[in-house]
Amino acid sequence: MSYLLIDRFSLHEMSKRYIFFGFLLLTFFMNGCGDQKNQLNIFTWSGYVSDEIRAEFEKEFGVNVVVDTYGSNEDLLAKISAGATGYDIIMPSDYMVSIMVKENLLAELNRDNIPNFQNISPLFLGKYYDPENRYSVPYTFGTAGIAYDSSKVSPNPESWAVLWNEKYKNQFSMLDDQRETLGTAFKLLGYSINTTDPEQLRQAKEKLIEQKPFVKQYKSEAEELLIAGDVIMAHCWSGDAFRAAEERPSIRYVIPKEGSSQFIDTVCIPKSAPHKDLAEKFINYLLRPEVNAKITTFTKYGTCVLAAKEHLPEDLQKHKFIYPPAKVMESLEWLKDQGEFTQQYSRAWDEIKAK
Ligand code: N2P
Repeated sequence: MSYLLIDRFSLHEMSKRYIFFGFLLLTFFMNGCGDQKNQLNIFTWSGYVSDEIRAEFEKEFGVNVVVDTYGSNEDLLAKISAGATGYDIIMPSDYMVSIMVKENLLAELNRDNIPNFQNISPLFLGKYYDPENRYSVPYTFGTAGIAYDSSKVSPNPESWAVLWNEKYKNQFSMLDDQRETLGTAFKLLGYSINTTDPEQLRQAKEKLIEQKPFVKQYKSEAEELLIAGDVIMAHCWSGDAFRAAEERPSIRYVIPKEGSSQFIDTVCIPKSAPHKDLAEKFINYLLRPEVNAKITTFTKYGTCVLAAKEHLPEDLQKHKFIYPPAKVMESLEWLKDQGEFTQQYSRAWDEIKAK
């Protein structure tokens, strides 16, 4: 009997010790793996936050920055709506801001913490997707078009039709992005990229199914394929085309004559963000003119910060990849949130991808 009592006593002592060591281990991991409190988690497009910007912010604010990337607004939405993700900063495009506001996924920004908001050019504020900019700060702007290697593609493409030309079978890529890629077929057929006509959508779907055997890859990071020489032509965003052209000077960028899409990508804080204060500090940092100029120099997309322009190399202040001529601008549409109809875009896209 007494033997049993002693045993029970030591068992109790032992479990206390386990709890103690367990606690020690936990504290060790929380510090060892970078104090989570001091970590800013960014979820963005590839090529949007340079190592330089990340490192400089880390140094100045004594924090850790982790960058994770996505290839389309729909991927971003799927991740964020699946629940708390730990992300503090996200960069949805215009129409996706409307969707995320509607779905209650974004935190309201506290402007007191973002005094550099005043540096933003009024041209990029008060847009349809967030009329008072309560949730979003514009980051970059650009277009979608075709990047091509002029030493291999001839004649110079002028129409989306080149992406249906068998001659380039297996030599080009399309964006892995449902709205953008359906948009190319809509434009080729003479429709709006925002059409909600089921018959027009059906035709666009058929067009993309017809194109599929020619497509080498659906990939949003098209600059990687162009630079590696894996493709000689790509449905691509302007800044990525620009970056590819820097590596391969024979690369050109064209916005097809049928018209295309333009976008503003924004910076937002998800409602579930664990470090909202730090996220606002980061947004304020991005809006410093010198920092913003460095960002533009890296991303090769347009800047929404007026005062950043004077810090930019001259060619970037008015480069034609960033600032298309007025006539081309007139042919561009903004992608819009089409509410319920979005499901039909997704269904068509899934069918194309499944073929
Ligand atoms: C950058 C992608 C630009 C995003 N790699 C287009 N909204």
